[in-house]
Formats: sequence, structure tokens, C-alpha cells
Amino acid sequence: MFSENILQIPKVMGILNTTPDSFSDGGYFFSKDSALKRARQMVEEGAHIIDIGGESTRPGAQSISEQEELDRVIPVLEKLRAELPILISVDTSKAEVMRESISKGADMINDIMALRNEDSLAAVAASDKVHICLMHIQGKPRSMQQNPHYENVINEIKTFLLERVQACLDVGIAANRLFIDPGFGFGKTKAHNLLLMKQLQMFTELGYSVLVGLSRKSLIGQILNKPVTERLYGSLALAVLAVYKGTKIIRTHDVAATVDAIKMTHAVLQQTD
Ligand code: PT1
Repeated sequence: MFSENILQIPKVMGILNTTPDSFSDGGYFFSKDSALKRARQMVEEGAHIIDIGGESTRPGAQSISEQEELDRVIPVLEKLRAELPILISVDTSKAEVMRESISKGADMINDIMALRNEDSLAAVAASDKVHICLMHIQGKPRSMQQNPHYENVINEIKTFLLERVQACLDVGIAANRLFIDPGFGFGKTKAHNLLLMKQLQMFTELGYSVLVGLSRKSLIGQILNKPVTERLYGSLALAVLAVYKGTKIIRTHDVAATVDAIKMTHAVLQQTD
């Protein structure tokens, strides 16, 4: 579980996509074996948590059916749970996927919709131990980058996350089960994303653990003018900043590199005279 102790050093969450298109370098079709191979590799590289996702939430992505998502996620979760001594998160917004995942032993539900979809709040409230990540998004993945707009991006996201935290507390979910995430790239311009990073302490100082996902995102492409395959150094710079500002979990594709960057950052922050 995510004991107090385990959160002392910031943790790396490795991304495990079970979407067919994400295996474009290998075969076109997703296979359970390739997902398990990737998960084992991330554990060897030092991941503390594996985040299994069946539905892409990248800008422009289409949603998939509940059955499709269950078919992609649950078999991988079951295999991972049986095989690896690691925390398992499931990236989903669907109540039924949450319920199935919890019953198969998931340790965390990571929801980009922050439990606003029907029945999803009840689905996680039914467990007394699963951890929950509440993320901010403006709009829906398919159209969120069309015209992001805020009067005050920091205040609006902070208010939103605190409202979702309160909704969880109201149904009896303990505060220490909650993580909050400002949702980099989810209905935000380059300026919005940069300001969120510059002011990230506004979120880490709220009293809830913060999780962020920055890995290979278009924000990095916009600054460095590099394709998604060449965004590692940019991703590491942002991971270091996020940890410096008090983030507890970094969600990433590049586990080994991120583990080292975070260890170094944490060692500096820990040092006393
Ligand atoms: C995230 C996150 C996530 N990101 C959490 N879950 C994705 N808690 C999926 C781009 O701008 O940050 N936090 N689950 C991936 N989504 C995106 C969004 C990927 C934007 C790429 C971009 O390139």
C-alpha cells in the first residue's frame, strides 16, 4: 500500500498502454505478452507503480466501449497482480472498469475525469483502501485542445480539484487515499502548462499528495521543436522541477532515466546541515 513511509521518496509510475495503436513499432495488434514484458522491464528499471490504461486520452483520441476497455485492461491486471510485487494503478474513467479492477486487486484508480462519470464515485467508495488520483481536464480528450480558456488557470484548477476532493470526503473516502493532478496537456495551452509548472507548489501545498504526468507531452515538443521520440531530456527537466516543488508521483514512459533524475533531486532536497 501507499504507506506514509513509501511516499518519502517520490515514486515513479510507469505507463503501460494496452491500446493497439501504442505498439506501432512492434505489431499492429496489442498482445497481452508484450504488455507483460514491458511491465517486467519497467519493474527492473525501478518503477514503484504500473499504470495500466486501455483507452487513449491523448489530444484527439476517440473513446472506446466499456467491453473493449475491460477486455484490454483486466487480463493484464490479473497477470501482473499474480506475477509482480508492485503497486498497480488502472487509468480509467468508467465505473465498471473501476469495480472490476478493484475486485482484481488494483491498488489505485487513476481517473482523468476525477470521478465525475456516472457511478464512478460510488465504485471507488465501495472499497476502503484503493487509492485514487483525481485529475483536472477542461473538456474531453477528443476536443480539449481546440480552444482552452481560463480566467485564472491556477485558481480554477485548484478550485476544481478541491471540489472533487470534497466529493470524495463526503462519501467517506479517507483523505490519505487521495492524489490530485493538475492534468498537464488536458485542455491547456503552452502558456497554461508552463504557468502550472512554475506555480506547482500551489497544488503541493494543499495538503494532498500530487501526481503529475509530463512524459513526452506536446508541451515539450512546442518548446524544443522535437518529435515525441526525442522528448526524454525535456521530460526529465520537468520531472526534476515537479519533484523540487513537492510532487510525490511522476507518471512516465521512461522509468530508468526518471528514477535516477528523481533520486538525485530528492538527495539534494533531503540534505540538511
Ligand atoms: C496525466 C495523464 C494521465 N496523462 C494522470 N493520468 C495521460 N493522472 C494519461 C500531449 O499534450 O498527466 N495524469 N493519463 C496521457 N495524456 C496526454 C495528454 C498525453 C496530453 C499527451 C498529451 O501531448
